[in-house]
Amino acid sequence: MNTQFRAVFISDVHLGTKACQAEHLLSFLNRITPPELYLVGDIIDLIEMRKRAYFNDVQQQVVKRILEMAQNGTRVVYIPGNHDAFFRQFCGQQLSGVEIMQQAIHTTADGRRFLVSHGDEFDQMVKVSPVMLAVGDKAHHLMLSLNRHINRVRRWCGRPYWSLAGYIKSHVSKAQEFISRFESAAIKTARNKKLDGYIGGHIHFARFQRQEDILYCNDGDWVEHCTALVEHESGELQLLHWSEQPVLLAREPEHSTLAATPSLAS
Ligand SMILES: [Mn+2]
Repeated sequence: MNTQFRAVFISDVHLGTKACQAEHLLSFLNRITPPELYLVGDIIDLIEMRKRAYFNDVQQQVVKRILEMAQNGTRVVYIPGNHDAFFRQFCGQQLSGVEIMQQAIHTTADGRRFLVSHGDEFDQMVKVSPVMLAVGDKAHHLMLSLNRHINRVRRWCGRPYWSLAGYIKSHVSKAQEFISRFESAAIKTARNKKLDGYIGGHIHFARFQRQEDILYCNDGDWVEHCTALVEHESGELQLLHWSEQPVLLAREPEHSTLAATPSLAS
């Protein structure tokens, strides 16, 4: 796989928890040296760490590798999410060569402008009931631990990584409804700002979605799906799944036709 990327976006790593797939992430980060790396929130799970911290050697190596990339010329932009909101007080500052920002605008090689944010700001617009969130949180923990066991067994059997959460999310209609409301909120925000698209995370569901003029991109997560959004030299965006066998998950929709069509923007 060609790993010469112009920009890389990862989020929802949840360092500090058992669920974090740090080994896969470290193997990915060791393979790339992009000019720009965006850490799109929930990188460290400070909320979970307050209850129970788990920070193993591989997770420490992930942090070390990111700081090393920042030192070696990669522009590292860190946009804190709701699980690492503590770092929002440092927005506008640099820590160890890492730029901390509330949100960013990323311009692709083909001149498109994307709003980059974690995405928890849309929770209000998506209007999920607090009861559903609380139940969801418990169910989510259960699912993460099930997911770990399933993948341990799969590893023994020599099978590649598989996401239980991804399977459930794409098959349960309540989850689908939530995802599509979230996507619409993000798309509306990008449109209001007269941008070409939105890049975010938060809902742990990697996907491209085009609504008319706006391209929505979700870079997924590194607890269930091990996914990254990457921009190639041409400006084309792709979603990758990175585990024992890295695969291209999705190409952005209609990129080739867009590139060939003169811009209609006024
Ligand atoms: Mn989040």
